Amino acid sequence: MAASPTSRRLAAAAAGAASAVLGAGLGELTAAVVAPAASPFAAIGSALIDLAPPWAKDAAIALFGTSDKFALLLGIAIVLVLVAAAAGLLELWRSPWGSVVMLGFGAVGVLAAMTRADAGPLDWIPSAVAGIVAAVALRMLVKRVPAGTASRPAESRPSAGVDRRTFIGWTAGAAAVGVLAAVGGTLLRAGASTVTAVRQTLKLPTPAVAAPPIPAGAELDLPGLASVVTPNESFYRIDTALIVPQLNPAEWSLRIHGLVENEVEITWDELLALPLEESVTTLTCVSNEVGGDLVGNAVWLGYPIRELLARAKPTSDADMVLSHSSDGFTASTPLEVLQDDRNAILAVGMNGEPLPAEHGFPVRMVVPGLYGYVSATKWVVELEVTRFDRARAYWTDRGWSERGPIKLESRIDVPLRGQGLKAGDVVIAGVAWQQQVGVEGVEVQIDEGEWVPARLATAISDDTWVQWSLAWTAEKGDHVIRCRATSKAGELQTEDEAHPAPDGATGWHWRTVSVF
Ligand SMILES: Nc1nc2c(c(=O)[nH]1)N[C@H]1C(S)=C(S)[C@@H](COP(=O)(O)O)O[C@H]1N2
Ligand SMILES: [Mo]
Repeated sequence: MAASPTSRRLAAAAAGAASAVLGAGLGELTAAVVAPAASPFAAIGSALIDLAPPWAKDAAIALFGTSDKFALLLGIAIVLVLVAAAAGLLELWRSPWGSVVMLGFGAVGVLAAMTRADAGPLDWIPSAVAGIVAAVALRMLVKRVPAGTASRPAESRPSAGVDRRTFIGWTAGAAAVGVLAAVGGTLLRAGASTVTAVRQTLKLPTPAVAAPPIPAGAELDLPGLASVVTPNESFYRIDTALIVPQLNPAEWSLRIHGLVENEVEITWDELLALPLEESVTTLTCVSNEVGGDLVGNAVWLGYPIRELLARAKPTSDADMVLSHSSDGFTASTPLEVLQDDRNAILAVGMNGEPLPAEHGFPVRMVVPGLYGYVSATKWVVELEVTRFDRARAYWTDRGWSERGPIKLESRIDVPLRGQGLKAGDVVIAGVAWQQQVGVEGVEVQIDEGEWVPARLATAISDDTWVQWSLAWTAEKGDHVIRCRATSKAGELQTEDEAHPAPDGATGWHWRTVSVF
């Protein structure tokens, strides 16, 4: 059966897409076996994250929240398939240029993988496999595009064409093998992680200094209100790591160096042998919008960073600590914040268990009072004592402020957004925070009425958020509920609306409700 030029083109485009899926899938499988962190997708995705302009992180988080990574990978997959389809056409018209495009894809992956901060010597392999497989598959498939009346001279070679059925079978087969390989690679990577096994059997030492019990009055226990301690499973996750770094505690160490009199290196066993302290600290992301949920509170177990810095003895010209994670992320924390008496810790435990992998296993920083991007380095391996005028952190290079003290915020959790309410007695409730400073009070305004003080729950400490609630007799109709906090320093939460970039969002949180 003779195929029309249009169906020859369709066939070539399908061959392009299928070849790319086959290549990418085998690349993922290869990565799982030889270099888990160098998956072609993750390598290209990480490079895009690192190259993205400052507003892009903001936009991605605003659009996709903590699913931003999935959205990125999906976006890469869609672009890959579209470009690959175009490469299929190119191969049909101007062989071998379509295959050259595929090789180019592989080369981009190799480049991305080899320029990662923690790149290993084998990291070029997965993307090279992906590119070569895709290029070869494309050449073979396009040569066999079902014969037709050639519309251009370059399309001739109809003699090599196979029948339509066979062609569809091969193309679909290539795509299916690619998908299976990708799924297999992903499962293999997840299951084969020795670090997961190590973490599961790990027992943390009992704290030398236990946190006082959470005060009974700290948890109002209202449906829809964020619990005062956030379970690990629902704790927000924000980082630049497409593949969660897998650090084996047995191989982990932290080096303190730079402007210090004594370089200090501490291993996992040495860290665990120190008197560890429990503390409760609320973490907040600078990208959190007013009313957003990139904030969570946990009981951390760790060792004070000031004690380790005291061993290292920073020189008098130092004013900053640049913490490095194993994957190249860095955060700039003012030196004095890590030396004063707040609970700035190297944390190993979160809510009674070892840090979950996504939250920095085996060791991260937790620093009360500063946004995460300038303090909460996960998978931390190095503390470089330096100066603000000498070194810049990951997000500072991308337009964010070099210092990030947490701003005073309050949030309405209930009534839920869009929830219909029956007229009568209802409860309005939420949380408020300004770590290190503390919350003095929260006020609520209904429509354009008076600001009414809410009841504050018992605060765990000034380093944690505090719940608040207010009884309200709701009358029929649509209403606007607003809230604002006052800090223990006497500051009233500002009404001025600011975007998260460059140093944190401000404004009053409000919510509309319909009472019937
Ligand atoms: N290694 C590493 N640590 C990191 C980040 C990162 O991208 N990489 N992001 C920081 C940011 S912006 C925040 S808000 C907190 C979030 O910590 P969580 O994911 O445990 O909630 O981690 C911080 N530590
Ligand atoms: Mo953040």
